[in-house]
Amino acid sequence: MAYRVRDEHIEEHNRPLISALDEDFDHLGVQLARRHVDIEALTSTAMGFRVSVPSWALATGGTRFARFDLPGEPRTIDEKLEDCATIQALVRVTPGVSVHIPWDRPESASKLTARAREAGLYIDSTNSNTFQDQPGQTHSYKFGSLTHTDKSVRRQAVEHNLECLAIGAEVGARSHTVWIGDGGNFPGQVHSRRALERYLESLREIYAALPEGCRLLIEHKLYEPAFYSTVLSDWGTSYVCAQALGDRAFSLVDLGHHGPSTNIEQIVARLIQLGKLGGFHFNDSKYGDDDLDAGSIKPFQLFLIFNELVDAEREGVRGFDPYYMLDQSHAVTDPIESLTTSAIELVRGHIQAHLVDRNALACYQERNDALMALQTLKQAFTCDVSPILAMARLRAGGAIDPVGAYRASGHRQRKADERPGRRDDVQAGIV
Ligand code: AFD
Ligand code: MN
Ligand code: MN
Repeated sequence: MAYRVRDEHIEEHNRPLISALDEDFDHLGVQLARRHVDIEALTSTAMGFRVSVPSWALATGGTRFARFDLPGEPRTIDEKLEDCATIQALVRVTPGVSVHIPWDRPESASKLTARAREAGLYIDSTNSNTFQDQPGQTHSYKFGSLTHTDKSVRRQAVEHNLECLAIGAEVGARSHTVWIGDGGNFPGQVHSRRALERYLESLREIYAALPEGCRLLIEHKLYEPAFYSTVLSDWGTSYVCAQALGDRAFSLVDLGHHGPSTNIEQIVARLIQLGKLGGFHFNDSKYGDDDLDAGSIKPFQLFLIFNELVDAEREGVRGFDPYYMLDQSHAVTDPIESLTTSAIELVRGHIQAHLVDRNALACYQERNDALMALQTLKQAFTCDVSPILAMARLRAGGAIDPVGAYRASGHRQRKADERPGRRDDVQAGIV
């Protein structure tokens, strides 16, 4: 049986940390009670948070310049599941796994479901890949896939998505995400309207094959790999397409897929209002689709996004049920550590957003008191909710100090022994 961080190890690592956590938690409880906030309710909310881990983020990511190996990287979907099980053991909010086909194409879907279940996980989402050519593939995606000018290339790309849906149906995935690299590098290369027409035509066929209980999530991206224009460039185009496709098609917001100064929280609010916010790929960025760890660059933006989400949740906006997933690429850190801390940053944003005094905020908004409206948000954002997050993990069987527990376990070294050799074949997110 392959090694993974065990509950007993976590318990042992937690033991000396419990009394300080109790003190911090009690102290924060008193502070929050003064604001009429119940710390116990917030702790339950933190325990109920869920975000799925992308299988492709478990191996070291690269750039178009290089990829630097890390010992013990997972090579197969089974090995990726082992690492996901370790992340889940530490944080207890990541039982779902998002898989990429063909990188994770299982020998048998039922075996994959069973493996996931054994590891205390489930396959949450499938992702298609028509942005790369695979060995032996008949047609190339060099000039596009679902929107290619050649019908036979589009056919191949549609068929690939149908295969993903079939796998998804067998493993019980709740969503299928389509991101394409289609677009142009030069003005004039692509006919804007025709390309979008072809996109919709292809997507209609995929949408029609959606299994019961599965949503189609379409992911827009401003640029890259196409550097002049992309076919599904922005949330407006994505919204129009989701609307044209039907009730089970939604927009997916990847935080890195916008221009650097875009107001993403406002996009989130718009999509909620229009009933088309299907889910997220959480990550962070400074310049472009940097795929850095969630909350590492713009934590206030992350909080403001959660502020919109919690506002909609509290208000009971009809049909509001976005799926949360991470989509990151780890070039210089241990992916397990990055995904672990990123999951925690999402719970942090979520809990901080629950701290916003919404009645007060509404009053300040009505009175046009800009200063106090911001102060109301800042009061929530600047509250250190770490003891709530740690207590939620402890109560769920996770680690008070997840990275500390992980490092003390020697997991990476054990994986290096179990999975020897250079990983030329590792398939990880590179874009
Ligand atoms: C891309 C997109 C998309 C895709 C992934 C692959 O964000 O989600 O599945 O990276 O690595 O940039
Ligand atoms: Mn993404
Ligand atoms: Mn991306």
